[in-house]
Amino acid sequence: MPAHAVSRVPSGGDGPGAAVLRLDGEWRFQLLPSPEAPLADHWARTAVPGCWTMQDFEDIHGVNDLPWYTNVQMPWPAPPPHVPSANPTGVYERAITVPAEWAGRRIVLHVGAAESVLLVRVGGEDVGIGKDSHLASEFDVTDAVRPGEPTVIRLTVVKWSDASFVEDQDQWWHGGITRSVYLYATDPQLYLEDVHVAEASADGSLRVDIRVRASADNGVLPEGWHISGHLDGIGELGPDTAYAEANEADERVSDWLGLARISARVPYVRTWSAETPELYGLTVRLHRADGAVVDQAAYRIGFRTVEILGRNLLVNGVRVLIRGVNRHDFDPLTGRVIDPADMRADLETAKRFGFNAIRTSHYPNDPALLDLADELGLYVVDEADIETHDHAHELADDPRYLAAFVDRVSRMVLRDKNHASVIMWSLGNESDYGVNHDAAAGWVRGYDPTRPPHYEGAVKIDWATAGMAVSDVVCPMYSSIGDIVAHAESGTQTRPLIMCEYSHAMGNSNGTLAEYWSAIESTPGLQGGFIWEFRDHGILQRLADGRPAGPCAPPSTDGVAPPGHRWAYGGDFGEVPNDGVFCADGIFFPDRTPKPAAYEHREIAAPIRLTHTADGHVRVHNRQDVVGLDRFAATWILAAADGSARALPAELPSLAPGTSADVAVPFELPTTGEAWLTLRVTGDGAEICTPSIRLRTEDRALLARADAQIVDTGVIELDDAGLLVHPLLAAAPTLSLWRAPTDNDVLGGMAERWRKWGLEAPARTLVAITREGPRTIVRSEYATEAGPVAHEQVLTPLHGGGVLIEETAMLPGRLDDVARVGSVFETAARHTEAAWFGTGPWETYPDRAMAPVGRHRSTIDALFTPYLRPQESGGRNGVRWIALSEADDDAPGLTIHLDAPRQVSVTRYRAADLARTAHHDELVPLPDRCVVHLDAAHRGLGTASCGPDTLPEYRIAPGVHRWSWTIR
Ligand code: IPT
Repeated sequence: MPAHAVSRVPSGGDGPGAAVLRLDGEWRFQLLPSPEAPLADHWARTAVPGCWTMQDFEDIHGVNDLPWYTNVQMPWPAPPPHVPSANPTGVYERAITVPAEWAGRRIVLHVGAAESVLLVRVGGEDVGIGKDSHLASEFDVTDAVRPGEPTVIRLTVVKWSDASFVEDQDQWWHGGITRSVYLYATDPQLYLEDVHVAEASADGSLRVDIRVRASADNGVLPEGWHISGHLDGIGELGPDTAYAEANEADERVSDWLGLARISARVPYVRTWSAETPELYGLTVRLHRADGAVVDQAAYRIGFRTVEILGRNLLVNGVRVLIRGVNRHDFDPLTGRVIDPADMRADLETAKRFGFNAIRTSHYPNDPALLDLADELGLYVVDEADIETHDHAHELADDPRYLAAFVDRVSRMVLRDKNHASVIMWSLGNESDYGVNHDAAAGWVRGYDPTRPPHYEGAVKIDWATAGMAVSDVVCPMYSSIGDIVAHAESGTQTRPLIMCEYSHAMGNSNGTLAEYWSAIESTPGLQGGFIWEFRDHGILQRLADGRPAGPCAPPSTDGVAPPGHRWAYGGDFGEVPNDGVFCADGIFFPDRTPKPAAYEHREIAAPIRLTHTADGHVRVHNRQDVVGLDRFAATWILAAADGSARALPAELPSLAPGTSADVAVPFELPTTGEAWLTLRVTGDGAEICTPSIRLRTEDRALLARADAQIVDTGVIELDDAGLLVHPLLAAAPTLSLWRAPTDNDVLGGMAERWRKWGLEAPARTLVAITREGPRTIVRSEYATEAGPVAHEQVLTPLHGGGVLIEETAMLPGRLDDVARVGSVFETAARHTEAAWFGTGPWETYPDRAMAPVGRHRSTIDALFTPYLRPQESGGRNGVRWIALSEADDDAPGLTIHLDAPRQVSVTRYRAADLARTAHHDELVPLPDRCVVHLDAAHRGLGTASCGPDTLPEYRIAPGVHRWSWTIR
């Protein structure tokens, strides 16, 4: 049956006497090795909806079909449309009894989604076939079921088909029925076929186009039908026109199409935007001649206007910045079966971290997701289920796939057109560009001129002039800051530039996000983008048998898999070929725990920003597009480098969007020392952002106190190698030039370069030890393939047993762009707590350091971020001092002061151990110590696993590096 908008009340009603029969639950099931294989007499049982790749069921035929991760490559080599002979096929069967009252009615079977080909047999009769793994298929089964008597429904789902070549998205391959199944009944003769809210614009204009279907009963067609509507808060709406078009080609005149239109103008309309998700309930009723309601449909609609004016995408006339994230239908326990509560949690979480837009990468999501986006306020780029990545160069022009392209795009638009949240239609992803796209875009432009089409593949080569027919926006992926700014300043830009993917969140990543945003905010023509992506696709796997843990698994906390489990990535289910850890690239962990980068995004997207004015005031900016600050509460926090902090409730000025006001600094500053002011903003009880500004700087004051404490008579104890021996240390400070490679370091080629240079463990040779008064000078050399690194430590004893350590490293010219230059040492005690003054509380790095500066605390375990594949982790940028202690002991065990704000990490792991380990759960913490890194320089993170590396200013130049610190 043709696709249509999804009514909140299924056609036929949902209340008492509902004409809906839900078929979710337990079904008989057999997983066959191929569609041709014979069924066994014996059946297993499984739950619908469910991915058989994720479920525990009796595997009668021994197929053992588990999740399989590939990115671009198809799992088998044959070209389209050929499929492998091993082709897992799930057969679902269930006997149902349709209520006797349904006799004489029209009965429709709805299958929400099946991966990938669906074959339907009802009552022994083949009813139809459906493709597109992410849209519903509906079948008229009136003639196949006998109400009041049992009928067998068989749904056969074939995993691989010609359609797999257009569903080659970068994600796990699954099999199964992934969305709900139900039957519904309508009047046999007269029903609503579709309702199209063709216009609901910011000026209150409403136009609803309705299609009514009717068929003859004994040659008699229904007559005198009419339509009525209701808009909540406004009232009854009458039709302007209603007429029927008989199917005159058919002499028996067996059916006709009725068309009706309702239009209205809503006075003082409350417009919908991501910041003001105002919805109106719309009900459309179909009446018989006698006035009785024979069918009805209900929607929650929003009034808003999307248009492109020059280089700007406007929503209700306002140029909104798109702070987007790409979201897949993903769940670590159920695969692609997503509970509405989980969808809500996804979207609420996205909003809480400053996102105002979702791209439904790379297929239409469950329709419930769009209901939620309407309700919560998120702009949506709705994307069709087309990705031909491995065969991109062939299929976009292949006439055998023309119908699939047009079908997939048009059926998505038909389904989702009434959602206010949808602001653009995406023709799919990574499928090159060809005439099949032109055909699909032509359909979209004709059917829905109110939303711009979007397609990256068409603009890839040339942003200025390419793909005009199919994309009204320039929506590139992983472009550099330099490239987008150059385009916007080139004079050749004709369309808004909104990156469909950028800032690849794989592992410890999203470096330079702040620089992207300062370019976007300051360059006309740049309007934002969608971070890749929302969640890591780590599937929860039982270690005992290597199978997916499934829905009954114990809960995970803080991003870490529960004991006895791990987050599986490509290859962990034994699948060949696979693309490894490339599926773990979310800004949230598989269990939706935010990664530190999510906080970075939150601060960049902050609705309120602070600046310090030249005359010493605090300027408060409202950075939103539409609304004031009324929904926020806030607290001022003053933090001083001595560790003291004060807090006061803040009264936020009343500010229109895009405006600012100056307020006095709400505190008396301490007489000396560095001081920072943070505004902690909350909304609906949740923390929204924590903008912070420096009120006073202090130059090199951090170590001034140390200088005063030097003892002339103290002794620095060294071992034979000239390494410091000290009761606080289990391993002396040595030079570190390396970090456990991040995913960006690995895929960007840096890790390989560092390996060739031998940076992981360069051999150290003692050159000389000299003693000058209280100072002990140790000169050494570290051998690398790019030449020796000269290293000097000047060690000076301090009162109370502390040591001042002044270091110099001289990197040869060929050692250009190392991971870090700094000290590493191990503590003699297993400290459990940390307190520091610097950025925090979350993990920060030089190019990802949007975090309030102040005094922060954490357990040492919680400092570490459990990235799925262990890598450099747990750092804090801009640290002035850090104290390590035990939970039950107030006296600090060990305190480090640094000469300047530095990158610091304290973990239970050595970098080499992190680098050698494939999964977080395999890490073995050091039982008796902490590993401390203090860096004079630390390379930025960038996003080179897919996209640009960090900027030159975050790379480490050869030459002389100096840093000093005290330990006591
Ligand atoms: C791009 C894909 O669109 C996306 O699905 C994902 O694979 C992402 O990259 C990387 O994780 S395509 C890439 C070739 C730029």
